This record gives sequence, structure tokens and C-alpha cells, in this order.
Amino acid sequence: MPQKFQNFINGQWVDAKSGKTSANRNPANWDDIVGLFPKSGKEDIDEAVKAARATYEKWRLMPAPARGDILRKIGDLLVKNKEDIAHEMTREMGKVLDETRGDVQEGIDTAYYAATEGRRLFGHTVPSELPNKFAMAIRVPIGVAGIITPWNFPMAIPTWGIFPAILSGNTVVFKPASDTPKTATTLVQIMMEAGIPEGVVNLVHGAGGEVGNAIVTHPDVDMILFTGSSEIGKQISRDASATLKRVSLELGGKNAQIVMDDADLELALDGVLWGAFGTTGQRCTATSRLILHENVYEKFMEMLVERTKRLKLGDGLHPTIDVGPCINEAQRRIVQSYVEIGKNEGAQLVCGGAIANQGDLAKGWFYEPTIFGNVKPTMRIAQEEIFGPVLSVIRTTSFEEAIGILNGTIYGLSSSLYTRDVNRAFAAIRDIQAGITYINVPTIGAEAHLPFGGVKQTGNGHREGGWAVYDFFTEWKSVYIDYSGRLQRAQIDNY
Ligand code: UN1
Repeated sequence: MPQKFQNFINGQWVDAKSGKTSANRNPANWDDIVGLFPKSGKEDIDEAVKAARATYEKWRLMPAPARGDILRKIGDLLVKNKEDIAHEMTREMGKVLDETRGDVQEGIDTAYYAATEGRRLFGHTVPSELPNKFAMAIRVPIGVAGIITPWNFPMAIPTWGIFPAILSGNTVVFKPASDTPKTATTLVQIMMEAGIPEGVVNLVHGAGGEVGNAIVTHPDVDMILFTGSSEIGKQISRDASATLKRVSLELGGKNAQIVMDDADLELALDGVLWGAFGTTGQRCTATSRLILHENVYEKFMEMLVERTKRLKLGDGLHPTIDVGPCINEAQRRIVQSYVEIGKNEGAQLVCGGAIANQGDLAKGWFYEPTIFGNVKPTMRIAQEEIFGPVLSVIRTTSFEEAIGILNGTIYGLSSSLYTRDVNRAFAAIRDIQAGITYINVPTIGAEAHLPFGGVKQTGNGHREGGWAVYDFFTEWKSVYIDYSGRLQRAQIDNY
């Protein structure tokens, strides 16, 4: 019998009130059931929000450096358990071990960053315009945060939200993706072991439609941090507006790597292979377009196809594997449908383009790493996020045209330029419309202490990560202290 897991509300492990569960399966072998997880609903969210609200009144009073001390312990425990968590995560969501280790490491980095932020949380002191008067602006916590996270980074992304939220003095209702409930459970167990008080972090498993929606519409939830698809992000934005919640959205991308004719082609090749097929292309920052200068087009395509065909698909727990499965059947179907769309649009399929189900791959959601050549910038496979191992290659004649093509989508998350020309590098940094620009680095691989997020329809202007996320999780309070002993009227008595 597979192990049964529970929600975590107010310091107790509890079943969903419905009593229902659903099976979470290994995407590399669907016979392997990772566990049974609660199918929760609005009534479970009501309990979780009640606990988070009540606990907030105590938690916000704990000094931030003391909250930071607990975050340091969380980091230490993640270090201690890194290898086990990485194995469990690969089994749960399929990406290869090196990558799941990196995912845990990103959580560790985020924990230690948050720990030190407990001794900063800087505000501003400014002079008052009146004599014998003091003025400052301080950061204060906001209340209850709903954190709704995706399955592609089951450790890193929850930590990006939860750690700064609680360090800032907020409490949390956490709904992880229904494809990765096990990693989320482990994260919560570690937080409890490190000494996070009961009720500060509440975990509720279940489907986005029920559980996610109940969080977003709950009048006692003050803010929502969501990472996922643009479609759901827009829905959340609409639903949250009824109670004027603060919402941070980290959504889709159609990230491109430009390779100019003066680039180090071997370096650019390593970059695009990693950016396009790492995590099976299932990153919001994945390279899904390659914009290739015509002078190197044929040569680079030959190198690229040769290396892509050598990528080994399989269970990410085996050290020889390069690329794991798609997360589930529905995702693989989307990938397959985009390949059909690309063919119908007249793009040239140069490798892959089929489900991979031979031998060991028979019971997993595998799809061959796929490349389309001669893609036109307006084709759907060059415009829409696919979230799978599909790369669209677009030919360009100039640097200026390449930047125009790169900017020519509704998204603006990550971007990359390979060139040896420093002038072009700086022009690209200025002109590319994206939240992240890499020079001679692929579109994936952001570091945890820098702001992470995008422009245009990738988000709504907030950033996850680094110092910037603390702006989302705190409110500014301006404070004036008059020690003159008399009424002093600003703008009036001094002019
Ligand atoms: C994502 O793309 O979904 O920048 C998150 C990276 C990782 C996080 C990616 N540190 O590739």
C-alpha cells in the first residue's frame, strides 16, 4: 500500500475534511506511486487561514533576527538532507539528480539569505522639514500570505516565497503543485524541525481549481504569491481584485538565445543545449527560441542536431541520463500538439518530434528532444510557451533584427546573447525587454540573491528573490516623532 500523507494545519497533520486522496506518481514510471495526498477544499483552507491569522499576532512580534535564526536552522537542515531530498524530488517530478540537487541548493541559498535579512530589513531615516522632529519609514509585516507554487522547482520556488514571507513577520498558507506534494511535505517537516512555531506555515494539498481558488478569494488572506501559467495568473489577478489583495505573479516566458556570427560557437552550443533541454524544457526560463545569425546558421545547426541526438532520455536517478520525462500525460500531450502545429505551420522538423516509449521509457511521459529549423518569428511555435523539450530556431541577418525578434512576443522573462563584441553586449543589455539578460550564459541559471521576474505579460511588476522580494512581503509605514513640545504644522508653519 502506498504511504498516505496529510495536510499540516496549526501544527497538526490532518486529513482533508473530504477524506479523499489522490495518488502522486513518478513521471518516469507511472506504476511507481510516490504517495497518496489529500484532496482538500475550501473548508480546509478556512481552517488554515484561521490558524495563520491567529498566529500572525504572535509571530509578527518576534524580533526579525530571531526569526532569522530559525531560517538559518532550516538552511542547515536542508544541507544535511540535500541528497535524500534530491532523490525524492527526482522520483516525484523527473528531472535528473544534478538538477534536483541544484533545486535544493537554491532553497539553502534562499534560507541563508533570509536569515541574514533578519538583521537588515532596512528602512529609511530622513530629515524632517520642521525643527525638533524626527522622520523615518519602517517596514512592517502585512499578515497572511497565500503561496501557490509550480512543480518544476518543487523546493526552490516554495522557498523563494515562504522564507521571505515569514522572515518579514507574515504567516503562510502554502499550496504546492499537485504534481509535487511530497517535496512540499518534506520542506514543511524541516521547517517544523527547525523550530517554526505551530500555525506560522500551513500546508494544504489539492487542486488549483479548488484549493488555490479558495486561497485567492479568501477575505482574510492579504497577499498572493503565484508562480505558474499566464492563463491562471490572469485568473488570479481577476479573482484577487475583489478583496484588493496584493498579488505577485511570475508567469510564462518565450525566452530566446541569440547567437551572433562572432560568438564562441562551442560555448553557445553548450548553452543552448542546457537552456533548451535542461529540466526537459520545463522551466519558465527555458530557451525555447534560438535566434541564429545566417553566417553561422548551417554550421551551428549541424553541431546542434548532432549533440541533441546524443542526449540520453530516461529515469533521472541514473547518472548517465541527460533528460527526464515530461511531468505528466497532459503536459506531454501539449508538447505533442505543438509539434503538430509547427509542422502544419511549415517549420522544418530537424530532430525529435515524437513520443519516446521504447524499452525502459515505456511507462514514463518521455518526449524526444525536438528542434524546428527555419521558424518564422510569427509562427505559434515561436510565440507561445510550450513548456517542453522543443526548440524553435529562427534565422537572422543582423544584430538589430535579432533584438527585434527577441522582443517580439508578449513575454519578457529571460534572454541571452552570445557574442564577443562588448559594444553589442551593452546595447543588448539596454534594448532587450526582459527581466533577466545573460551575456554568454544560457537563459536558465538565475542565482537566488538577485531579483527574479519578467516584464510584459510574464508578470505584474513584482520580483521574486534577492532584496526585491522583501518589498512585496512588507508594507511601508512612515513615522513622525515631534519632540518640540508644540504643534508644528508641516507645509504651513515653516513656510
Ligand atoms: C523557472 O524557470 O521556472 O534560473 C525557475 C533558473 C532557476 C530557477 C528557474 N534558478 O533557471
